[in-house]
Amino acid sequence: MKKSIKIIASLLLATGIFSCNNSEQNKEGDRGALASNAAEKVYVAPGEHDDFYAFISGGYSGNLTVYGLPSGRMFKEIPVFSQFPTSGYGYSEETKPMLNTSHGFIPWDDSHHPDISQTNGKLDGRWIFINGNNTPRIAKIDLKTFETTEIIEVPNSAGNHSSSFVTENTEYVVAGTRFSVPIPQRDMPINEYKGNFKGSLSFISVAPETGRMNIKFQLIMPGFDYDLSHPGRGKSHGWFFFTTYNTEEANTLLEVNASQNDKDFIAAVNWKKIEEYVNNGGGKTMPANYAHNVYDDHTHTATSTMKKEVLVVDPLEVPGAVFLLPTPKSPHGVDVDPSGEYIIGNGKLSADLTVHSFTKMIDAIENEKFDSDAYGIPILNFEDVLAGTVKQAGLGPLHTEFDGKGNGYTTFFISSELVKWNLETREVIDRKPNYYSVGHVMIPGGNSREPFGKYAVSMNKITKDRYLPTGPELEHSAQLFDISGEKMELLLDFPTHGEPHYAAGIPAELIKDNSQKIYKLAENKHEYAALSPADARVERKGNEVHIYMTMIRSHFTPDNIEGIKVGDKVYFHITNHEQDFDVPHGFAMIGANNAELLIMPGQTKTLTWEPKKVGVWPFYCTDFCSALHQEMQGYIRVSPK
Ligand code: CUK
Ligand code: CUA
Repeated sequence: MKKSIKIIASLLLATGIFSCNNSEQNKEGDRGALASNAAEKVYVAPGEHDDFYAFISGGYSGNLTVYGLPSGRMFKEIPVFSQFPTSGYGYSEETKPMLNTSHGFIPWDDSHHPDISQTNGKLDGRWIFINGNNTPRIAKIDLKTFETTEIIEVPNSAGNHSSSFVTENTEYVVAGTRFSVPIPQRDMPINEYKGNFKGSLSFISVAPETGRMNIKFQLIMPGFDYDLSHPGRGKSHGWFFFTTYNTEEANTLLEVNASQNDKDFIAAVNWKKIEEYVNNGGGKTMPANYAHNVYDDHTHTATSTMKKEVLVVDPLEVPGAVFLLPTPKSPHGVDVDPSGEYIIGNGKLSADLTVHSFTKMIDAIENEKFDSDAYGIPILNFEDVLAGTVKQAGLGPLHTEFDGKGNGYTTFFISSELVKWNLETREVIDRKPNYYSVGHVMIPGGNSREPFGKYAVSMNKITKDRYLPTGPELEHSAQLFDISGEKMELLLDFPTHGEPHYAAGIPAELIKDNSQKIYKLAENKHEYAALSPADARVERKGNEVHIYMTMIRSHFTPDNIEGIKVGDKVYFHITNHEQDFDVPHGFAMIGANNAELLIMPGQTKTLTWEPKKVGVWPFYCTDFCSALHQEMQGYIRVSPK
């Protein structure tokens, strides 16, 4: 039985038959799901504000987008791991260090899972964290400025996917490797993977006041693949749960090799216990190079430091800290309900949803009910930790969120639906189709002790016919559901940017009044700021030329610059002297091979230019800032060497 479900599921996965392509059928499905007053429920009148912020990951765009709910309007794209010509992020001298890594300057990543900081298990709206999958990194965005202010690289990791989820007082943001790799990295045959490659689970502490990140310790684990993770909360606070697949430790994941085991594991980690061990001098430091990049919004400048070592812990050094819970068939998400009791394993190749009980897990541990192990890590018995299953809930469960009213909402990729079920009875209450093939679902606060169970957003992998066609490439599609009643009601479709994986939502009133409006010019501590027009000047140091420039409606000072030679390296350090909210100026220089700069009031930003040709070359403001915006321009004279 299990076997045949597996085969059907994998066939569907492989052939892509899962998405229903029949438009007529879709319209039928919509009619059943759509709320009769949907238009009214999503309408936010001109000038009015939305009730919720939704921070939706950008996937392979490397960024994070900000939407309003219920309107589905996009407010901002926050550059995180990718260069962003629109603002000059990753191009300006000040922000380039943010993208430094031990592999050099890496101006792209694949960003998956945002998570908002918490206090006592409730969203506190201070920061939002997001992982870079490809070159393992964790970024922190400050929700005062909505800017990326810190990025830390994660060594001994590859495919940083089980990240970046926070514990209930933001003690840690946790990052887990997807791929196991040789630790430390070395030249060795790939087919000697089994027993030799290792996984790592990193606990990155977050300083309570400054939010500064620091890798407190890394747990070096058996060579499985680690998929997703979730913190314990409430009664399970102090634990963290990670899903694994390829527990066979195959070095090629053709289906014959991996997915052989009927069950993979959820690794349960008692981080409090390991923290105590580490605080008492436990663990070993090992050499590891990784970048730690911090942006300061007074100097408006990022600095990058290369770290040299990391503290690693072998789980066998801390008995009672790590256990493996068998869970069926290649689990993807693992999700802990708001009470902290239920740990839901979403087995991708399973038709049932497995609900584990934290209380039963602790019971089994206390009674030492384990008779097998993997590399010395005790494996609990499936039945001993099982609360129950949601039977035949759908095909291909991926992720579960919670409404705080005793219900779980699980996405099913293959059967393309969102399913609401009761946590206690494990009965299905409602199911609604998703167009098409849903990945994650997000309920604001659905990842905390206090969800705001009004809306759910499904983020769908395939768009097909939902919007006007835009050629072969379509934006992804999100769908908004009203979940305040017994049955879910479809309210809205809206396009999203990049590939959203997870998202994090928060009531607008928790953060909107903290949103900073201006950088004060008087507080500008930038090394190259020109704080008054009298400070504007040109300084030559060898073949480097530093132009200290100011901008205010509607001119640059200086705006005629001579004495530049072919072969010079020109630095435009430009300070925006506006102190009105929402009056940025831009700067673009002909032939400058990078980007424009978008400089907010009170800020200083630097663009470099290496003129190659003799002549008189213009620059201009790129942001329409006043009636005389078009007049905001200047010339640079470039003479022969
Ligand atoms: S993964 Cu993408 S749909 Cu990165 Cu959360 Cu499941
Ligand atoms: Cu300044 Cu346009």
